[in-house]
Amino acid sequence: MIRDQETLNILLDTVRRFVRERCVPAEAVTAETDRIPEDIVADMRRMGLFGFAIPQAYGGMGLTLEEEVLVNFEMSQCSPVFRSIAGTNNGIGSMGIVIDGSDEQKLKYLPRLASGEIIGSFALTEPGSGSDAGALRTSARREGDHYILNGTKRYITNAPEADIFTVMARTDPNTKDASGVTAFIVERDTPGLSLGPIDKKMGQRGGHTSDVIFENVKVPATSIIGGKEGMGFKTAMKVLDKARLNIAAVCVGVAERMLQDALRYAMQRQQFGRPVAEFQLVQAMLADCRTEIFAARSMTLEAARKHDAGERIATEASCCKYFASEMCGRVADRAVQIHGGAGYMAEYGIERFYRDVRLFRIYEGTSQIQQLVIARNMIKAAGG
Ligand code: COS
Repeated sequence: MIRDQETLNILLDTVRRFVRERCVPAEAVTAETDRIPEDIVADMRRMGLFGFAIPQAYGGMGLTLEEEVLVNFEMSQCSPVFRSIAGTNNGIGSMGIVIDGSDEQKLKYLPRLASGEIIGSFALTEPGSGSDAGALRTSARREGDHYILNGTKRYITNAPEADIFTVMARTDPNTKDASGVTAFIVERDTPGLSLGPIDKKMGQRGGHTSDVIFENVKVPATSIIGGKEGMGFKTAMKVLDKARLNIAAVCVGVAERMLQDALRYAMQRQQFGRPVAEFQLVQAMLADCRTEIFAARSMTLEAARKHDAGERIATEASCCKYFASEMCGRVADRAVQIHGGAGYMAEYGIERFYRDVRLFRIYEGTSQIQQLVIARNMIKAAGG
């Protein structure tokens, strides 16, 4: 749903210019130094980009999901780490509180997340549980008005920068599945919480992940999201429904950028006396990219509109994340191919995108998990 097309156009234009003028020129230095320049992050704070998905009542822009997707199409036409630093605040680092949090929790954390004063992070994955998220083992033992958390979370995006974590932990030790899981808000400086070293990754340099370790971390019972034990897995899944649609939007944006670079290169690069763009085998690759991006863009917008109309979109979000991330991988591969030898060389940048986008088929649910969710929901809807 688009509430005010004119205002939205101004926002989209501003983001487009910011990406082109500030982020794209800083891509190489961000990858080399493994750090997004601080002045760019400061500009993002000033522009409200840390809180566009957070409700206006708490200082955010309160964008509808369709508007958010449109912003992500623009914000992602550069190295995906630029979106990622604010991405957890708009997505998995705040949405648990937005969707299921109490009024006190919303008032306490959302305004600071929206302004970018603090960074939020989402701690679900563990050394022994990734796709089987419900099997997590981090424990939260009740002691009076408090809970004591013990365990390790793994590959946690923005953990090194984070000030608060949404932590899924098992409050019912008699369960081994999703039913005994509760979501907590845990502040970074709580005694007993420590971080592992920053992970060395295939790509996405400038964005950081690490382990988050809990050793007898004592948190008040009021830090349970929504105040009720046993609801944490459902909160996590609701967060991921929305997050998966936004990852689909990010895949569309990055694919658009890779195709622009490939097209420009194909029109400049001369072989056999003419630009390689004039060869039909290259044209086929360009056309396949254009077609698949159009399909992913259309389905992502359609799912966002359904969500804004009040419908559940768990299946559609998985369809979009699955198709768009696989599409993005194919576009990256063709973009490298169109660049030929230059595609393999760091100075042209396309090999960096090729490595960066590999993550999209894995995080926030692998392609195989999306297939499983889609098929399970089909069977359930058919009465199975
Ligand atoms: N919204 C709301 N509730 C949901 C839901 C959703 N999208 N998906 C599941 N639930 C509910 C179910 O209805 C069920 O509740 P009831 O017991 O009351 O019926 C409960 O949550 C457990 O669901 P389910 O039985 O389907 O859980 P499983 O353990 O079988 O796991 C998968 C389901 C595999 C889909 C889940 O573990 C998953 O998404 N794994 C991937 C995790 C992931 O994306 N990790 C990436 C790291 S986060 S960046």
